[in-house]
Amino acid sequence: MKEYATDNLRNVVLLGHGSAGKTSLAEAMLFASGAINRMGEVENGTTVADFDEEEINRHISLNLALVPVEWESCKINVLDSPGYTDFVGEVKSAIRVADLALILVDAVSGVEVGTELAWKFADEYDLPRMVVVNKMNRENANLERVLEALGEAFDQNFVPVNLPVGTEGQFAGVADVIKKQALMGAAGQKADIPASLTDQVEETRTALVETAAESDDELIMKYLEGEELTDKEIHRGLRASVLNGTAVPVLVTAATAGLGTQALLNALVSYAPSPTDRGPVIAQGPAGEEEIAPTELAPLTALIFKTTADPYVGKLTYFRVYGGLLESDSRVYNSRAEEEERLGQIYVMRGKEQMPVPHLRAGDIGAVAKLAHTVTGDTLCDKGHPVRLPGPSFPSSLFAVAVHPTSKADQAKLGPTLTRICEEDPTLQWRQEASTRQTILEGMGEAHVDIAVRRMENRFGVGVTTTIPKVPYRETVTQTRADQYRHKKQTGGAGQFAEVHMRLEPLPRDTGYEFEWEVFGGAISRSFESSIQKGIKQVMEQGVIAGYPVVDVKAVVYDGKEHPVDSKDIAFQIAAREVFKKVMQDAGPALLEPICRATVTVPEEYTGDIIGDLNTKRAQVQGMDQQTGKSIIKVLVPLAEMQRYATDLRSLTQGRGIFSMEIDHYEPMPAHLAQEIMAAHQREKEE
Ligand SMILES: Nc1nc2c(ncn2[C@@H]2O[C@H](COP(=O)(O)OP(=O)(O)OP(=O)(O)O)[C@@H](O)[C@H]2O)c(=O)[nH]1
Ligand SMILES: [Mg+2]
Repeated sequence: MKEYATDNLRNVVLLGHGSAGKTSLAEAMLFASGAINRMGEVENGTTVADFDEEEINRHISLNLALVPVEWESCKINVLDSPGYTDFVGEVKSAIRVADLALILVDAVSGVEVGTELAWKFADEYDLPRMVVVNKMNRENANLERVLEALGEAFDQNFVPVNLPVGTEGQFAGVADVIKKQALMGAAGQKADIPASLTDQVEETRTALVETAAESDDELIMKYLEGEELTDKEIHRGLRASVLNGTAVPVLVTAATAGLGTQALLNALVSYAPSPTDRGPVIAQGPAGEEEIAPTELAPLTALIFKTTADPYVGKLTYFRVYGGLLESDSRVYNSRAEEEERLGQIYVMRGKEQMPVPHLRAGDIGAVAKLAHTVTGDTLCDKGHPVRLPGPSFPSSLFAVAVHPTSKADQAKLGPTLTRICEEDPTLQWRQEASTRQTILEGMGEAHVDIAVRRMENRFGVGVTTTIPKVPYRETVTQTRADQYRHKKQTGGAGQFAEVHMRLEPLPRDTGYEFEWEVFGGAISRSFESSIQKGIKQVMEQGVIAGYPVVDVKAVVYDGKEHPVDSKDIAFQIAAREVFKKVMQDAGPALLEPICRATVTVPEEYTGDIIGDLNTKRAQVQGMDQQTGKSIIKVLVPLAEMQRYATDLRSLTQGRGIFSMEIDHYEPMPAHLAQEIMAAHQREKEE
């Protein structure tokens, strides 16, 4: 692939609701530019961007993919992102390194949940944006209606730069409003504007020229004096308005038919900011914050925004260069790991295809294989001038499963494989939950975790099944009780003897465990205290009534007996364990359950349904706020009721609600529910 100067680069992320046509549009752009000579289709898994096995099976995008499109003098690095909200991590990664958000809207459905989310994400990074109204060839496609919906949903100045020539089945090309020229068919054949459209083109052009003029003092003077702006001046003005967010150009396409693609590519070259336009970024340098300019002369600064792990290809690290020049076969420095990395060949990626290049300039995006110390979010730089850029920000997980290996061999590979898939996807985490002795995998939703599990199976050959995780309950006592236990074993061989008298007392929440030695007159030698403590610790970890750890209890040993020969460590451990169990059963044992602090944000009209549903989940509403059409509901709610909330909320709000949640404290469970858990534990033990 040809080399491109920073000014001739465009980093464009495709965002939008699921199925808006992002992947098809990326394919159409590649085709229009001549990079591929056949258009692939999402439906039969032949597109450049959806190359992953699971993407091919499911006909949806799951990962971000890079699709560089060469057009005129520019290289447009198109970042195709998934629309399904479970894969938001990939979207966040792609947005982090883009200079423009190209937001796709379905010409029939208009503004959808995914459109709103895309807008919000672009806001977070202050990203200039353009809108593509795609699927103009579908029945009921309607540009006016979509523009109206956009205007209602977002406070922005939307300016159409192309108009459709014909709609629905008759959609045949687009009219370039500035040049007053039509581009017809998949080849973008130049033609005159049809007479039926000339008035509309004039009208649209007037609005557009006004917007363009407003961005520039010189242009506005000229405009106010009634002088005609040249096409070049209009371009310049509009380009400035896109960069500073005062205008959002709107284009129309039918991706699968290849219509409108050339006009879109022209618009990206003309209006999308280059890395130079976007200007320097702020990095943490050796002497505090510093500006990294998008030039070759700046200190080398490359941000890692994605990592993939493949058992055959190995690890692939995706980066964007912000400053300097990144060269193949060079040494760089990882400022977080504080380690040197040897770069091998660097590549420009096109879907899964790796195209070797000698170097990449400031502003460009590429990949490199087999780095040793580098993960997503790291910065590569010069050892002599270490700098760090902030990585992509990822949301915390919302959905967890317990994973169980299907065989002994799978057991051995489980940990390392989980580590690898989590390294690849920062919105996945795994851990061992000590209190339930389960391996937990957490992600953004059911589909996300499902696909991760499928990947473990297909790519790494590790078979696992999943279940809803056990809630990490805790056991405690509610009353003070005392009792004794004698352990005696005198059949054959060396005998065992120990007697322990113990009292258990409830402690305040979150105190944990206390121990006291109240034995007088040497009834038990002090040397057995540690044996007794060991026995208590064991039983507290294993639990007494339901198999969960015992907490907030004080154990007092106040008397006992020992035997000059048969009393030994193991005997006292056993006696301590047994007396603890006995006393605990008697001391009003109770189960504590984790209570989460959750925040649910939904469009106002769903407030009633959400509160109703939360009430069935034993939630206590702590507060409610209204904010631009959204309700923010804060609740305390038992974790046991919320383990599938990601799925529940999606179906209650058609995917328009979001929530976050973390464990806040533990509380005693209602007795009837505790009974059920104890009974289930009993059944499990008997099996
Ligand atoms: N009629 C028509 N169908 C289209 C057009 N663009 C895409 N499609 C179809 O819409 C479906 C979704 O297209 P994709 O390109 O996968 O959409 P996407 O936005 O990448 O979807 P996700 O990545 O899953 O969010 C596919 O069946 C496409 O064939 C279009 O312009 N016209
Ligand atoms: Mg897609």
